[in-house]
Amino acid sequence: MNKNKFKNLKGTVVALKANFLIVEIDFEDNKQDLLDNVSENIRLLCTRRSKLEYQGLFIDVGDSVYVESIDYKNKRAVIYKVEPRKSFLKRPAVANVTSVSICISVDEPLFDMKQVSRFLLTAECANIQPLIILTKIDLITKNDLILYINKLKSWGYDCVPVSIQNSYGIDSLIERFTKTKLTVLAGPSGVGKTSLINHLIPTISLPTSAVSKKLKRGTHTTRHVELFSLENGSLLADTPGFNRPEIVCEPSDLASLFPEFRTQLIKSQCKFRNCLHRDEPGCVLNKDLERYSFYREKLDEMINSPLPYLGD
Ligand SMILES: Nc1nc2c(ncn2[C@@H]2O[C@H](COP(=O)(O)OP(=O)(O)OP(=O)(O)O)[C@@H](O)[C@H]2O)c(=O)[nH]1
Ligand SMILES: [Mg+2]
Ligand SMILES: [Zn+2]
Repeated sequence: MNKNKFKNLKGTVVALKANFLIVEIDFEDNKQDLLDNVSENIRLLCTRRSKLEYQGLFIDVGDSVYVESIDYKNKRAVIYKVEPRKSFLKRPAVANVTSVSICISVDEPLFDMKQVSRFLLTAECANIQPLIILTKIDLITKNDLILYINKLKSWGYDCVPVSIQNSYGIDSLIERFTKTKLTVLAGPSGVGKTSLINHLIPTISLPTSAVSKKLKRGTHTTRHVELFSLENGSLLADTPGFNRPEIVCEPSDLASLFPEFRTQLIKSQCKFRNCLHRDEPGCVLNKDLERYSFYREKLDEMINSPLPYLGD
């Protein structure tokens, strides 16, 4: 009889597939309990014990779980326990996220201040300090790249410029990704999130597709969230690109989601505590800042929306 048959293993949910969950068992973490002939991470197609369903526990990608009834031959198992979550990102839905990288291409699709800002606001809203990855920098000149870097700096953000065409910036990305447990790659369709993962993990080859020439947008190639392991065990989440991230906050909190406004408002205070920074007397916010007109647009949409504001 198989000596390990009744051993339990700990793993991470890396994808959801219809009613099943794919759980990856990290070799290093489970060495003692894995069969002798297993020498690398394995992925198991799992169902969940019905008691978990009774408890109303919804398991998502990123959750840490324990599995039993392991069938090595058919790569199947059953989840019987879920670890409490350390964090949860709502959109894209991923548990235990430790870092979010927003991928934005400088061209194809073209850098769009409003779209970039919407993604940044979503992260700020969830109290996450995002890293911006500027992709496809092989498509523009060095001078234009410097303009983009300075623009993002004036908004209060650092960025990592990369290109998979000539492997530019890849080492610096690996260094960042391996320092944290689970990084979500978010951003619009077509900016190169999946291409980046293919480039970073040469053993995988996920489908990618060219940006539509006509619409100049991505074609929504990735359909589901999936986690992939880097060599040191850190995880990267590939996510479907969406163009309408969700922003839910009170109008009076909106300004605090813009770092460049925040810096000003920390230094000096507006006369009224709930200032919306429009034309109120004694408002200290500099209305010449690049993203001020975008702020006003969002603010007006929020104020005029009868329902809780859910992005546009
Ligand atoms: N020139 C250039 N093209 C790139 C680079 N990275 C990715 N691409 C191209 O961009 C296109 C879109 O890439 P994907 O990786 O599918 O983009 P995605 O962000 O995963 O898109 P969705 O899955 O739809 O969200 C592909 O044709 C890639 O070859 C790059 O660094 N330079
Ligand atoms: Mg993709
Ligand atoms: Zn004000």
